[in-house]
Amino acid sequence: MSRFKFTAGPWNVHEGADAFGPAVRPTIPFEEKVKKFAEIGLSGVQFHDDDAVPDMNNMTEKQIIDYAKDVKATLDKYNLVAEFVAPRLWMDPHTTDGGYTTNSKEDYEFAMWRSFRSIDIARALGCNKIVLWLAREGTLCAESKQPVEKIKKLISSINAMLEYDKDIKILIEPKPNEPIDRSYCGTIGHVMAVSSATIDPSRVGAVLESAHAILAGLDPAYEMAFALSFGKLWSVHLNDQNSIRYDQDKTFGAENLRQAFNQIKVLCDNDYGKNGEMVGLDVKAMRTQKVEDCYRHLQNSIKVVEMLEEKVKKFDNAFRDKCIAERNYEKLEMYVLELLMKG
Ligand code: XUL
Ligand code: MN
Repeated sequence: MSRFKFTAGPWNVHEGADAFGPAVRPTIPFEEKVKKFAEIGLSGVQFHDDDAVPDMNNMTEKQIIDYAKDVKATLDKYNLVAEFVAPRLWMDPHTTDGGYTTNSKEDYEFAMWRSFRSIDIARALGCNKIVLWLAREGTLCAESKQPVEKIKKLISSINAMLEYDKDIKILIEPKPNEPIDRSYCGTIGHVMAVSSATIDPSRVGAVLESAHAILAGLDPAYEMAFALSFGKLWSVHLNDQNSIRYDQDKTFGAENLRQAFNQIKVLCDNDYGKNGEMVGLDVKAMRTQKVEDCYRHLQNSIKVVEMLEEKVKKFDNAFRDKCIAERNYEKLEMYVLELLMKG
């Protein structure tokens, strides 16, 4: 049994479409996914605004809230909670050039409308966390936006959300690139800086996704540690990634077990979860996976976390301290490798 509470989003059980080929698995209805999430041991569900309310662009504010309340009833039925809601700005034709940093006044207003509706949906689902994955907040053509002006605009957009609801918390999920070429907010350091520039830094924190850190050329465990040291790691998206290429969302630990171990170690050592923080699994099944077994990547990720928690428990702090006293880090390194390789 894990010490953590796990969550995943409906998008983590997907049809297998990629940039070069169409869907290969049928769409599984929302409630069926939720039921299965509960069966495999998840505690909650993560949402994009339109995962919860699919036709929201064509609905009134009241209709959106009422629909979200029905979704909450479905979650209650399976004893699951909503972890967060994230405005899915990158999918909409209104936000082709980004949302908070678009060059279009109309599209900016649409982005803010979706952000406020995401807050309404979160409240109806019984949660107060809003995740901003700033997918298109940056550029494809470096000269197409004035970066200083746009970064200030991003901060004032977050301020508007903080003012709209005094109880919500904003979690920025940094990613250095993809789908855009250059992101304005690529690492946890950027997130901490943006947080400190808002009207209420105590309500602006981070969600760190392992793959996004690797894409930035950084170690996810160190990115987590950085946010933890500011008291601002409010969610994680565990997964894995084979070096700096397209975003892969592989099963946690599938590429780099030592790096995965260090992520679990930093979470355990710092009592992550003590304030209700959850462990999101932002993993996707391979395109080759058949629909009959299309939750396995989630189950495998949980299993890897649990096995690494056992390794963390076995980690001999006294031996580490001895190696530190001797300044014998070669000895310590071999100890870690043996810990991971021995059964
Ligand atoms: C994209 C990504 C998103 C966010 C939620 O790379 O990780 O799924 O986690 O919007
Ligand atoms: Mn993610």
